[in-house]
Amino acid sequence: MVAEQKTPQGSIGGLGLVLASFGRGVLVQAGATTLHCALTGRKQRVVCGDRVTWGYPPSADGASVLSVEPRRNLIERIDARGRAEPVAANIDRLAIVVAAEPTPDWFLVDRYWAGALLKDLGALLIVNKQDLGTRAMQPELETYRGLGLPCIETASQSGQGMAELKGALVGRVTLLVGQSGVGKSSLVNALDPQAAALTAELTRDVEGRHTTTTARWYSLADGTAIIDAPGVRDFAPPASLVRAAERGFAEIHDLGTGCRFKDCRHMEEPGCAVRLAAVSGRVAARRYESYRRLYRLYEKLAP
Ligand SMILES: Nc1nc2c(ncn2[C@@H]2O[C@H](COP(=O)(O)OP(=O)(O)OP(=O)(O)O)[C@@H](O)[C@H]2O)c(=O)[nH]1
Ligand SMILES: [Mg+2]
Ligand SMILES: [Zn+2]
Repeated sequence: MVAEQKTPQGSIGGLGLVLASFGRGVLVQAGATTLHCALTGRKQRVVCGDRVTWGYPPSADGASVLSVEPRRNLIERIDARGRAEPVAANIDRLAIVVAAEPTPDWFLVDRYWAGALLKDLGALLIVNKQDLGTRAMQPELETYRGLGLPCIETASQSGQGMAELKGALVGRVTLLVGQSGVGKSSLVNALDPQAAALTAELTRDVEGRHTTTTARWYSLADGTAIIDAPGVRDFAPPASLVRAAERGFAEIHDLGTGCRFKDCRHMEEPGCAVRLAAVSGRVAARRYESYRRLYRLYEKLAP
């Protein structure tokens, strides 16, 4: 990467990596230094993980983002009003973090996983806070293992499982997602002692507020990177994709070939093989319920 070069205006600038975005400005890694850059133009949208060209345009007071390189992918979530909100760009994998505390929201896990599948991203489940026990989670974990979702058990405080996690992350860009308080930032700090990511015990956290407020990129050795993101409860993959709900649930997609109607949505249709499988236990009832909830959400957002 060219860290510094002359721009046509004769000022210094170059290529950089966006470590974090704060709405009106971004933190850019340019070679060995990091700098704050302003955005140019009201429509410019820059997110964590973007590759950008920065410089000093005559129209601005300081360093600014001049252009954004084409993205490999863009991870968005939809907010309560159905608007897409960008989280991060150019990632390889989603790591969904759960823990005994706060009580896991498995519907949320399904949505994250569906979101990864829709974007052709790999996914893995990190089961953190092993010191608090995981007995109550075992049935769900069995379901996920059975469906081929890799599960890694960690305790960021004691270091348990961190070597295995490190190995699983090598050479790729992984976005950490999951409910607020499961320990995403704590995992980042355990992986990279220099990260100094803010965690709940370091902030006088008002209950319900997220400790991490914006996605942040951390580079580890050998091209490995992790992005710490704020915990969100209402995450859903964007609704614009056709039959998004179904494509996000591989086992439901597979069973769908046995439905009476080719365009079966697996909701109330007669002869639905998926519904039958959920009743007989071939498909986990909770996964099917997850599918139905996501489907209804899409119907509400994009009728
Ligand atoms: N018992 C136990 N607690 C942990 C462990 N890892 C993190 N915690 C605690 O869990 C709380 C939340 O940790 P954070 O890392 O701030 O959680 P987060 O997922 O980043 O939360 P948000 O930024 O709000 O999304 C803190 O009080 C941590 O000390 C662990 O392995 N075991
Ligand atoms: Mg955090
Ligand atoms: Zn069906």
